[in-house]
Amino acid sequence: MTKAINVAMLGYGFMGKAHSNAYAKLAHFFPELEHRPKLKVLCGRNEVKARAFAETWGYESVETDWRKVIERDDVDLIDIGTPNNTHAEIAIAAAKAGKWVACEKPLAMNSAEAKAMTQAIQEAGVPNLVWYNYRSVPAIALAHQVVQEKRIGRAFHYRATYLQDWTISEEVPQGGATLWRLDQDTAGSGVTGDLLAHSIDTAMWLNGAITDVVACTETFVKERMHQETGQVQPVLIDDACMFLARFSNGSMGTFESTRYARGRKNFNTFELNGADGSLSFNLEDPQYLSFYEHTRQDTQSKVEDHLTGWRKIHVTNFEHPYMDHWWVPGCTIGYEHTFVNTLADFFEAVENGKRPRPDFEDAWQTQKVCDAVLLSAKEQRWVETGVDA
Ligand code: SOE
Repeated sequence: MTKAINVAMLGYGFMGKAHSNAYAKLAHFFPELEHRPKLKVLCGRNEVKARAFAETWGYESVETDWRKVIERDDVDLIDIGTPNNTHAEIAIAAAKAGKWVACEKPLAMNSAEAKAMTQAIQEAGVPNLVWYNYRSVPAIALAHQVVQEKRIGRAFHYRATYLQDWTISEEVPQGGATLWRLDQDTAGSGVTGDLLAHSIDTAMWLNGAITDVVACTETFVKERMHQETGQVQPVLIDDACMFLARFSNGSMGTFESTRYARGRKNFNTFELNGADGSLSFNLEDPQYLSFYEHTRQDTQSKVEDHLTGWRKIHVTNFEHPYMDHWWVPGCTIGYEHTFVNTLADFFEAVENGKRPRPDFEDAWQTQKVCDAVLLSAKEQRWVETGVDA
């Protein structure tokens, strides 16, 4: 028995496309799921663009006001793919209307908003998801499995980078379509909310709660033209952010993010070093997980021999996370498939009465770390995150 679930997609930008593709593909690759997403409504402020997007992706109807979408009885799930400063109001209204809610990351502009959103969602008791899609990269999910299997042992170090280079030119404006990520009023923060939020979500999923941070940030280009007003305005976001972290398991972390690393396009990496092994991943080489095991395979003794070394695992076998739903071993999947995997986890959890992850509660914890990082950079001191350990 299958169940149709009518989806309303709010937003037709980069994430509108990534999410729409996930709804469209889900049943083809995860046919065992009961829920069958139906592309019911596309909502966007610019009607011409919204109609064009709806036609491309096969949405049945178009709205230009999200409030009307929430009022519709023929909508089950609201997907928020709009800029960050709109997430809270929409998510809270959608939850109150009893809709399921899927929200793009970062969940909110700050932790206070994230808390209010999480409370509204929990009071309404509606299924909810935050699109931290990198958890669903098979190699990252395999890293999680390896940690759960306790093959890393006591964790000492976590090291993450998230580097890009698309804002180096001073000619890049801020604000407006596609460039709202540079506008503090719309984005909330710069690389901290946009990029480090991914790194923090992955880190806490793999290595547990981040309890304390000390950070520094920099804004390299101080003024940019605002696309909407045409005025040159101060840039208020963080262009780069580095922070040190302490985890509740006693390990230490370093996190670095920038949009000024020439040549780095989406260089999202992590390395975890434990007493019994290490893991290493780079999103620009996403099919691979590197694993170092300080154990002799034949005897399981904790002694290194002449064949001990890093293994670069091509994560495409049927026994690897998600891969039995895709192609035959050796054939890779890409960026867009991580969104399909995320959605599959969501419905699988709902159908089995489990808590879907990552959800609003998880994303609120990540938001607490982002807030602590920004506060620490401002006040130049260590700050407790308040993350629930
Ligand atoms: C920023 O350039 C960005 O598009 C983020 O907003 C996404 O979350 C990330 O996955 C890719 O980079």
